[in-house]
Amino acid sequence: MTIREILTAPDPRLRQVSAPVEVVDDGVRALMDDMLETMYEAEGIGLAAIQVNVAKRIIVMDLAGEGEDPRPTYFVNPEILDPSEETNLYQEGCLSVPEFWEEVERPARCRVRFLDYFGKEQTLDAEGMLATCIQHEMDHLNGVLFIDHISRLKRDRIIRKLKKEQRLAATA
Ligand code: GNR
Ligand code: NI
Repeated sequence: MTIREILTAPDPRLRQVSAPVEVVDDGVRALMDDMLETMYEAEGIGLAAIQVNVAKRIIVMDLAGEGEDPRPTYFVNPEILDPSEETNLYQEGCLSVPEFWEEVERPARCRVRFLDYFGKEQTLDAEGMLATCIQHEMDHLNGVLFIDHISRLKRDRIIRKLKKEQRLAATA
């Protein structure tokens, strides 16, 4: 397994729309293993393939709390079904928008249909943190970031700070 580099906004590669996976084969499973390792190393709870520069509709997540046993979950070609009218506000962060946290409003519950690690079709009813996280990751597959859901003023300020950070890191 390999830890891969995570792209940071405003990298235009994060804006690509990811393509469906045709077959969940060993290559896809190796990518999912790398993604999980990369996510754990970065202390994230979810990761979309595009964040490691692979434009495929693949997500890994683990919402286990500290001290709990790991609960890795793999979603291939996920689809969101029946999003609830009721919404939730959650403070969101993103490994591709490091150090910034903002409240985002999304449907409180949804159903997710996807292929699992073995290519088997599964359906999951999501609420709470799981519903928020899966929708955040689904956005990545469509080239959308959580900062697209906040005010332009806040978004522009975050992008400006990220660019400055990257300039400083490049000349360090
Ligand atoms: O680690 C992450 N935490 C998080 C917190 C609130 C809402 C969404 C997330 S996902 C994020 C990891 C990430 O960037 N996934 O794309
Ligand atoms: Ni993210």
